[in-house]
Amino acid sequence: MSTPDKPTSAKVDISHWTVYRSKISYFSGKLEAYLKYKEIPHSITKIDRHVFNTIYKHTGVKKMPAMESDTGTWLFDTTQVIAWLDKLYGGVPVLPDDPALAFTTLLIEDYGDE
Ligand SMILES: N[C@@H](CCC(=O)N[C@@H](CS)C(=O)NCC(=O)O)C(=O)O
Repeated sequence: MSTPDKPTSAKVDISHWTVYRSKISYFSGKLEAYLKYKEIPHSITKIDRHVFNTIYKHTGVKKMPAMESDTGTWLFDTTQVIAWLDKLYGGVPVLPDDPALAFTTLLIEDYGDE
C-alpha cells in the first residue's frame, strides 16, 4: 500500500492530481465519482502498458486506479485513498465519524468492491 499515513503536511502543496485509469474499471469509476463529488482538481490519463509499469514503480502493484499529485505523492487502493483524501480536503466526509456507522459504511463498501 503506497498511500501515506498523514495527509496534513501535504495539504498546502498539492494543487492537482493525475488519475491513471480506464473507463472499463469500476474501481476507477468509484474514485472518479468521489473526486467529482469533492470537487478535487484532477485530470485523467488513460492506462496503457507503459503507464501500468510507471504505477508499479511507484506503488508496487500493477493495478488501477492510481493517483499522482503534482508534488509527487502516489496513492493506490480506492478505500484508503478516499479515507486519506477525506482527511486532506475536509468538508463533508463520505466516511461517518460515528464508529458504528463507519463500520457499516465500510462493510457495504467492501460488499460492493468484492
Ligand atoms: N482494491 C483496489 C482494487 C483495484 C483493482 O482491482 N483494479 C483492477 C481494475 S478494476 C485492476 O487494475 N486490475 C488489473 C489486474 O488485476 O491486472 C482498489 O480499491 O483500488
